[in-house]
Amino acid sequence: MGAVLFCSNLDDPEEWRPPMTKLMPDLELRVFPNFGNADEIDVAMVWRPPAEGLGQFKNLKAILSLGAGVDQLDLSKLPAGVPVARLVDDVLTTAMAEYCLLAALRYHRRVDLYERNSRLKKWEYHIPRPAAQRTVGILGLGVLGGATAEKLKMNGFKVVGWSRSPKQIAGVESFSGADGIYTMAAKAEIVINLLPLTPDTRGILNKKLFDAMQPGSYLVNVGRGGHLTEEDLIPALDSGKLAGATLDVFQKEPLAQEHPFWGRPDILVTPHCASTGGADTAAPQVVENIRRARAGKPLMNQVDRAKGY
Ligand code: NDP
Ligand code: OXD
Repeated sequence: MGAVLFCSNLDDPEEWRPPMTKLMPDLELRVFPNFGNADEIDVAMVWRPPAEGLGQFKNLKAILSLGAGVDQLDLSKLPAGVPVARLVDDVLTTAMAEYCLLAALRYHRRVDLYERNSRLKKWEYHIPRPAAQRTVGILGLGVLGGATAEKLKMNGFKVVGWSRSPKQIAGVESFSGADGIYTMAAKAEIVINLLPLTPDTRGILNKKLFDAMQPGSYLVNVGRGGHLTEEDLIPALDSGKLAGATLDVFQKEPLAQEHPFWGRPDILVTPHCASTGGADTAAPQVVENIRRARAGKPLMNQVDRAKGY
């Protein structure tokens, strides 16, 4: 029986140990850097790998991301041939859909404007529009984008979306392909990014996309900081092309004190808190993947290392 390595600067191994041990009483969970004999490690649970990589663990059968995303693992640097899985967790999914609904409603009901006006003691009434007259576009219609689309639909919004493969989702006008993103963006007044960060999607929130959006639209980035071409955002806001942005993820986190995104009334910064998984709810799939890895079976929620997500 091998041992499981736990390596994260964000997650608490002692939150994971009890629910995992309940399901796998003989589990040996070793927390980086106190992992003992590297040859005994057969599975790694990782948010970010250690600086020296995972190459020293010669008997690895699986790498389990502690997040829904895997870009922070840098797939190109992981030992070749070792399967990688990510988390798909109901708690995380619900929290993400909730955050995106909140961001959409805040713009839809002009709360962003009233927040500014209340600081200025300015009484300015805007007639509320029905949600059915507001279109929200979602980049990425996977687990999180799909759940967000459902939540927005339930709250009356019109929803359009874009993904790599064409989708048939009831009540969601879906687009794919290189031009599909711009066709979708032109229809939406609020664009929410829920793509994974891959070489194909890096920098995709850029001037070309903002130009395709309707004047006075809003951007919500909950994917990754690397999706946003940062230098394109402030000109788009200053020119009125975009009316506001909600940013939860950044190229460098925490966001540096001197970063120009801080303090602007048209940018809401949140500290990568849109959603997070729960050890209790995610432990069953992690334990199941440890069993599968040891039995040489395909993992649940296995990442396609060639596609990068
Ligand atoms: P999924 O893998 O389930 O979905 C990804 C979606 O993006 C799919 O619809 C996929 O298309 C689409 N996609 C991928 N590449 C492209 C491309 N090149 N062009 C068009 N569409 C593409 O991921 P999740 O929904 O679970 O998670 C999405 C991301 O959310 C994570 O990778 C992570 O970065 C971020 N995240 C952020 C959190 C936060 O707190 N801010 C928390 C958790 C996750 P197809 O369906 O055709 O494969
Ligand atoms: C994730 C995240 O990928 O929290 O799970 O960003």
